[in-house]
Amino acid sequence: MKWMSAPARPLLLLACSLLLSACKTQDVFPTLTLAVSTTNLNDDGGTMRVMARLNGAVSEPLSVPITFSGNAVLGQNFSVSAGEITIPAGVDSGFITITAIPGTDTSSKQIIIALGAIADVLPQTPNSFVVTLVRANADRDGDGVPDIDDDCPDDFGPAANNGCPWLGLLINEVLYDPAADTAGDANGDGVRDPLADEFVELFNSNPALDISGFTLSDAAQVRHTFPAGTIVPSNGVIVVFGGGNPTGSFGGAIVQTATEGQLNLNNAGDILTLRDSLGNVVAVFDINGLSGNPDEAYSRNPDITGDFVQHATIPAANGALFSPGRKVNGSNF
Ligand SMILES: [Ca+2]
Ligand SMILES: [Ca+2]
Ligand SMILES: [Ca+2]
Ligand SMILES: [Ca+2]
Repeated sequence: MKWMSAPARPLLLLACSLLLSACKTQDVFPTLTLAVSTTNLNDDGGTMRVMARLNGAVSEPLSVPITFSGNAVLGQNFSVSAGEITIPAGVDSGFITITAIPGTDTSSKQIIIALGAIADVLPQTPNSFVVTLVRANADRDGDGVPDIDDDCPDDFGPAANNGCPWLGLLINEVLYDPAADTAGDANGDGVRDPLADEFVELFNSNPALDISGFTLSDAAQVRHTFPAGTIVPSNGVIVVFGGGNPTGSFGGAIVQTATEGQLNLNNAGDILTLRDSLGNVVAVFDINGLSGNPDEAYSRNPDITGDFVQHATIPAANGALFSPGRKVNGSNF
C-alpha cells in the first residue's frame, strides 16, 4: 500500500469532504465511469442515455460536463436534455438524455460523446463513445431487416437470424493436445487423459438441425457417430469429447463422448472430418501444418467467423487453454 506524504494530506481531505461518503484515507479521488445505453441511435426520434457513475455517493451535487462532436449537429440532428450530468447529493450516478431529431438527413452521421474537463475525479476508460445515427427504415442490404435491427447490416440474411446469413454447421474449436496434468482436464472430470480430454466444438449456424447419423472421423476411421435424436438448436453448440465423464455446464452445449471410445487426433498431423448421414463432407479441420505440441486448443478468432489460432494467444481468452461449449472469452454463445 502506498501511503501519502504529509504535504498531500490537505488535498486529500479536501477531496474527500467535497465528494464521497465512501472516501477512504487511501483514496485520493473517486473514480468516474461514463456509459451510453446504445451506440446505434434510431434517427427517427430515438432516445438514449449518457450515464455517469462514481464509486460511491456524493455528499454534494456533482456536475459532470459532457462534450458533443462529430458530424452530427447538435440542435439539428439531435438534442440533449442538458450539457452536463448532475449527480445529486446522496447518490452515485446521474444521466442525460439524447434525442434524435426526425426529418433531417442523417446518412453516415455520428455523435462523439466525451467527458469534458472535470477536476477531483479519476475518469475511467473509455471516456468517449461514437454513436451512429441509424436511419429508421433503411435496409441497405435489402434483406427486409431494418438496419436498426440488423446484426449484419451489410450482409443479406434472414430475419430468423437477425439479418445475418446462416454459415452452416461449422467446427469452431478443436483440442488435439491436452496439456499435461490438471491443466489439460478439458472435460472437467478431474482426470487429465491425453485421449479422453480431446474435444471438437461445433457451432450450428442454421435453423435447428438434426445431425443424427452424422460422423466425425480422423484420418484413419470414423471415431464418433452422432446418436439418434441429436438435434442442435439454431445458433447452438455441441461438444464431443474423446471420452471420460464430462462434468460441468459447458455453456449449455450438448455434450457427447466419442462412440468409438476416442477421437485419437494425432498431434504430429491428422485430419478431422465431419460428414452428414449420407457421407457428404460438411467440415474439415486439418492438423497438418499446425503445432505438433500446442498443449492447448485451436479456436476460431473471432468465434464462428475467424481463422483458427491457438486459444491462449487470443487476448479475450485471458490465458485459458480451451473453452468447450463457450466462446473464447468464456461467455455462452
Ligand atoms: Ca438489413
Ligand atoms: Ca443483414
Ligand atoms: Ca479429463
Ligand atoms: Ca470454444
